[in-house]
Amino acid sequence: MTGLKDKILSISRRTRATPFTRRVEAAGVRGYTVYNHMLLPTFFDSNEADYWHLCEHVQVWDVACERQIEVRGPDAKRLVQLMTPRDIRRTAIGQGLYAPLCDETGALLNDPVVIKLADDHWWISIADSDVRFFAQGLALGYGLDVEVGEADIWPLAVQGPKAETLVTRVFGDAVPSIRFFRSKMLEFRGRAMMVMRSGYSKQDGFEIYLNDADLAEPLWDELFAQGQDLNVRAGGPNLIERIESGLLSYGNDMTQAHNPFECGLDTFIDLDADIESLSLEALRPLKDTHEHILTGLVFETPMTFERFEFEAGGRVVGDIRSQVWSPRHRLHLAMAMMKSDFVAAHDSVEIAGARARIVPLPFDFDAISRAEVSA
Ligand code: THG
Repeated sequence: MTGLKDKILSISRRTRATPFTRRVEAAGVRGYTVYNHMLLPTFFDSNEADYWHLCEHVQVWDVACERQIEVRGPDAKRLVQLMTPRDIRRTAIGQGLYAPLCDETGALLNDPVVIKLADDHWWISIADSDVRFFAQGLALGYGLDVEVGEADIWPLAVQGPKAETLVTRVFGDAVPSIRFFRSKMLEFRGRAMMVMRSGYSKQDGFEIYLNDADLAEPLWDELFAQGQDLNVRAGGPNLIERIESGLLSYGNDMTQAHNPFECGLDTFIDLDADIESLSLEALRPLKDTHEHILTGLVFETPMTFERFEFEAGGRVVGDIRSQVWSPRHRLHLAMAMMKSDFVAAHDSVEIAGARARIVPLPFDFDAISRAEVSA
């Protein structure tokens, strides 16, 4: 992506390992990225082999890097609401909410899952940016009665069509009745921990919020022992699957340079709610006036890009943020931050010698193939 090739990323204590890292290594991990200053496995066999396996079987992912910023105390709810323009008032205990975090200008700071444990106890399950400092600064500036910290919680995701079967074997018959983005406190070796139907794929699955690092290897081993006949393997958030599914990656697809409307996060913003949220006033006028929009691009052939910005009519009209060849759809898919006025006036654009169709996110592959037939 950047011209860097065949380099070793030197790992020291600033790049934190996880309680699962020994098992991840033993499983033959081949790539890591760094996420919240912590190791995140990216692939074990190859992106494509891991992709097909994820879509057909079940995988165990070390996503301990989904750090939980813990907010506790009488003003906990007020602090979480200040950080997000999504209305959190009706959140149930044990419910997760995908909730953008924005500053007072409307800039996107993170796109976490916010989890309510109690009215005065919340977790912010963060993407890759330092939310803890933002929370601490607000608590100090507003004089809030809260404690902000990073909890000793190590999420482990179980993803894929057979995930429900496997997690039920390990955590019991209460598992299938857990609804999407809801959770139950379930026991492993006599220890209760949160099990939520969630995860960074659209293949169904659960996230286990492990709260005792000493149980990390026993839990990993139990999932592999119980999952043998299900063809369980180690995996990680998969580039192909997440782009096909339209799951956004903070720091890749969007950054603090963007507001949530530019990222298509409109449905997670409650502009008319009577809530105390730092960004709402700045966001209201941006809804219909934002300069950029994150869009899908569809190429008919595999692509390699020497640069990611692209031009039309003598100006830069877009920037490819993530891209991958989809072996299922036999299309090259990209997410690009594009000029809104160009997108409104065009349904395709020429990039690197090929024509790309401009489509909304998430990708609608039925619509894309219908358009192909009629073209
Ligand atoms: N799980 C948990 N924490 C996380 C992630 C996760 N923190 C970091 C990162 N992933 C945050 N980003 C996302 C992006 C998308 C979703 C979840 C976290 C997601 N979105 C669904 C969608 O877009 O269709 C559902 C959104 C909704 O309806 O609320 O699942 O994966 N714990």
